[in-house]
Amino acid sequence: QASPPEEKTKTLDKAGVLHRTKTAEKGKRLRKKHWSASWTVLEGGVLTFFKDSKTSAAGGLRQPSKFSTPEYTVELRGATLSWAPKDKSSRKNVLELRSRDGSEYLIQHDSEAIISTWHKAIAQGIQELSAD
Ligand code: I3S
Repeated sequence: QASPPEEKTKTLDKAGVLHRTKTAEKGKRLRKKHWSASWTVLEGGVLTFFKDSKTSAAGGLRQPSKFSTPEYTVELRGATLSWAPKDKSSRKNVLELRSRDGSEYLIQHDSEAIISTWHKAIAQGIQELSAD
């Protein structure tokens, strides 16, 4: 009678390699962008960026912290997500994620299809948390 876990939790799990850079830290704008490709995991209302893109998918989705140290973790509760305005980056397909504590990240992928699935997943994560 127990429903499968994916029906019990509304969490949308997703993982892959994205380009990202932090642009603000707790309300303070950072001077320089440092883009890097990073293994990125969305799970349980938290988006985690790992240090590099090499953390493999093996176990990386379920228990990332066992395999690699996260560089940034972003609580999606109270966060906002939008397509970054052109003056934020010359890159295409750039998302801007602002956390409730005033940190900001740009997230980018050359593939519009791939960035769109991240857009949906993160936006849905934010929306589900705001309903609690
Ligand atoms: O906002 P900016 O200064 O045009 O951002 C660029 C810089 O972060 C640049 O680093 P250097 O100043 O070390 O070259 C990056 O390489 C660029 O990617 C940044 O611009 P884009 O438009 O790619 O976000």
